[in-house]
Amino acid sequence: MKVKLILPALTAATSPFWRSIKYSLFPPLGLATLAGYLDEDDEVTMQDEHVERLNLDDEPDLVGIQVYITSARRAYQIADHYRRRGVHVALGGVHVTSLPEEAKHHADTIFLGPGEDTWPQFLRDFRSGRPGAVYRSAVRTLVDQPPVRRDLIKRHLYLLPNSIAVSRGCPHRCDFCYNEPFFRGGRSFYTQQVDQALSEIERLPGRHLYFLDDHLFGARRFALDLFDGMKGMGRLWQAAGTVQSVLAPGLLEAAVESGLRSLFVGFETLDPSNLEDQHKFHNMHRDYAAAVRRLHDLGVMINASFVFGMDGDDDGVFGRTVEWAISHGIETATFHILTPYPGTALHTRLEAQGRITTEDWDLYDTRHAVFRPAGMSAEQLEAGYWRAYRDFYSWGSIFRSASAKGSLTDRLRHIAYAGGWKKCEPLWDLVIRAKRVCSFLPALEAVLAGLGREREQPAPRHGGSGRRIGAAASPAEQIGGVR
Ligand code: B12
Ligand code: SF4
Repeated sequence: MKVKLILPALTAATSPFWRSIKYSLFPPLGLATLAGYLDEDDEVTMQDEHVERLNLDDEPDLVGIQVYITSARRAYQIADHYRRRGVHVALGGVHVTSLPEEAKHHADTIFLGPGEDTWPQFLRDFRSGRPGAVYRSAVRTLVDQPPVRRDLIKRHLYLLPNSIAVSRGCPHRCDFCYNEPFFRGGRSFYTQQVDQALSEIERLPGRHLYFLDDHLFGARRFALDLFDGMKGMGRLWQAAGTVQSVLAPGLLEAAVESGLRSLFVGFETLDPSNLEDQHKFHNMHRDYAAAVRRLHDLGVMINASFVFGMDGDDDGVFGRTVEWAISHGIETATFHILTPYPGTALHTRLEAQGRITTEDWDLYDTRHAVFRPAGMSAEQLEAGYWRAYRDFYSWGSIFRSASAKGSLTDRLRHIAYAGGWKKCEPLWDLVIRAKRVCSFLPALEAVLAGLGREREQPAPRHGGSGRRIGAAASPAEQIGGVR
């Protein structure tokens, strides 16, 4: 059987004038995961429009497309094209799960929720000539997951080809997060077994890893066993976690010992009333400054996530947030405009209040105000968002923020990291066009490693010992985790 898997891109990612490094970071891990369920004699191709031009001239037996909100328009275009050719089209992913009624007009089969249970079932039905129209995930486990088809990933086109996800979902329920609607109807947070995760890591060449898990620290026992197994592998890795997990005793130290060097942290807002409104309870009454100190003291750089436009925000929020981040020596920040993804509690609330102003999904990219904010105008919100980026990433701010670091090496590392992301965009544009992105990974590794400070780190060890066999977290611990 001939199968084609496609990750369509939003318009901004395919601009002939400008290529942002953001879209050449991660390979399509979800599709490579689904490809693992195909038979050995199936002929499979995987195309990612963020990094390559799609070939739409073929006629496979089956096309599977992953749909995000901002790429929905393009995904439907591609789906319609293949259906006109008589090809069976399957659509899945976050946006299809949020809006199945919309997606089903462009598909022969749609998938709601994660695909590990429904996709193999569909493949059996498809092969026997009886494919269903809707598959809804209900059985949530990663235990018998076949290996991710990494051979389909064109590694040289990505800066971070060693992306990996060892869990799904999150133990928390923030109102603005896609997780609640996506995982509805089954468990919303579960992990691989530790051995499984370690084997996947050992299959990855080189030193660097990027965990795409929403909350790698969400199941404490699992996380500790994973970090223990990774000790001595010589890896350098990046991931995402909560303020609460950073402050939890022991967890961060174990992560750092196994190679954690930079963490994406969801601070979201400095205003406690905003946290309460969004039901982000696990951030409440936490000492953000202590979390930052703890990370920096252990040599971990921070990518701080902030969301603007919550009801407690006025026009002063941008300046206050940027100043806080700079004065605390935050290396990189990701700012978002609050975005009510369909299906989320936030969307339900704003819709009931009549505050949603557009359903043009292209604008749901966290850079546009798609609702009426309470404490300022939509124009102020968008202008403030761009100002925050400009102010945070000015050279003056980068130097000021770096000066919060104790040692010269840490200051240089800060400047190299922040400058590399945001001040070298023309260089990234050239490198992307030359299809040489991956050759910059050693530079990133050098910065993560502290510019020579960690020269004595052992070389990566593949298939070695030192892992704890059978150290899977119990289901209760997986769900309980750090709250
Ligand atoms: C990596 C990532 C990116 C990367 C690249 C995406 C990629 N290569 O896949 C980059 C940086 C480019 C990116 C960009 C953006 N992203 Co993004 N990203 C992610 C992230 C962190 C991980 C994705 C991942 O690999 N997950 C792990 C794999 C295993 O899971 P999966 O991809 O979901 O696939 C599973 C299921 O979805 C399902 N499935 C998926 N497709 C299909 C298809 C079929 C046929 C079937 C059967 C099943 C199926 O089966 C898979 C296995 O279970 C997610 C958050 C998350 N943890 O998922 C956000 C996330 C997907 N991004 C999001 C957003 C909003 C964006 C941006 C708009 C942000 C911005 N401001 O620019 C852009 C635009 C993206 C676009 N092209 O339109 C949202 C999507 C919300 C939505 N409703 O669509 C998410 C969910 C995060 C969030 N904020 O809530 N992103
Ligand atoms: S902690 Fe993060 S990933 Fe978890 S529900 Fe909240 S926003 Fe989503």
